[in-house]
Amino acid sequence: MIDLYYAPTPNTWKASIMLEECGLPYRVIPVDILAGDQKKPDFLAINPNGRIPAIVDHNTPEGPLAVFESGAILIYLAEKTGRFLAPSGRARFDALGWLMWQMGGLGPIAGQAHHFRRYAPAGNDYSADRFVTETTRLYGVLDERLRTNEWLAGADYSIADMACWGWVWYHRMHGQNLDDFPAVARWFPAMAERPAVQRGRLLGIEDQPEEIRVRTQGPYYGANGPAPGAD
Ligand SMILES: N[C@@H](CCC(=O)N[C@@H](CS)C(=O)NCC(=O)O)C(=O)O
Repeated sequence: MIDLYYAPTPNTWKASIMLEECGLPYRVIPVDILAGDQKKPDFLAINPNGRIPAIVDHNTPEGPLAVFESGAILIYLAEKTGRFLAPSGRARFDALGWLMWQMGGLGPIAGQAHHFRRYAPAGNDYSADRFVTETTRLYGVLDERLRTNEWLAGADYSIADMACWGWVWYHRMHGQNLDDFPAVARWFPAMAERPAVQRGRLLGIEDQPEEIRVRTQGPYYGANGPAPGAD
């Protein structure tokens, strides 16, 4: 059995989607990040960085194994199951390259764009513009890749797609319009329609406040989310 420390967010969806795609048995351990559960000693023993997601795999030869950082969790589950990451060669390193691009670029930068657009006090226009401009550039990089490749690692759906997708779900919060990125607009619903992606995204949603439920309901945020400016 695998324990998944979870609340519905773009980073934790990577793990819930992968667990669903692989059909692995898992148990959800809800983490209330607004209440600060992720900074408590029990959780810090699993992830010293105090953030979700994290997993604990109880079925390993070494005994219970904790894995933190969503990218490491995706690689761990891919290697455990032999799925969604090629064992060698170009497809493997394309997937790992795009996974690292998401972890080091799209996630942190789009997260800052969201923060400065939505939460920062007045007077932070420079920061908001800087992060939205860089997010736009990153969406352009994603679009260019998907213009000539069905999936990020090439012909096959992989953990790289799972890493990026939850972030693109919130494109309106990043100040982006998918009409400007036609290849992303093709890829995004193709993945949204996968049953495992829907199960992973909707995991635990019934326990969330209304604001989060609205943003997480389908078929996808671009269609049903609040209008730009209202988000
Ligand atoms: N690089 C980390 C980022 C994790 C992260 O930022 N998680 C957010 C939720 S999406 C969180 O735990 N926020 C609560 C906090 O910052 O205390 C990963 O990819 O796992």
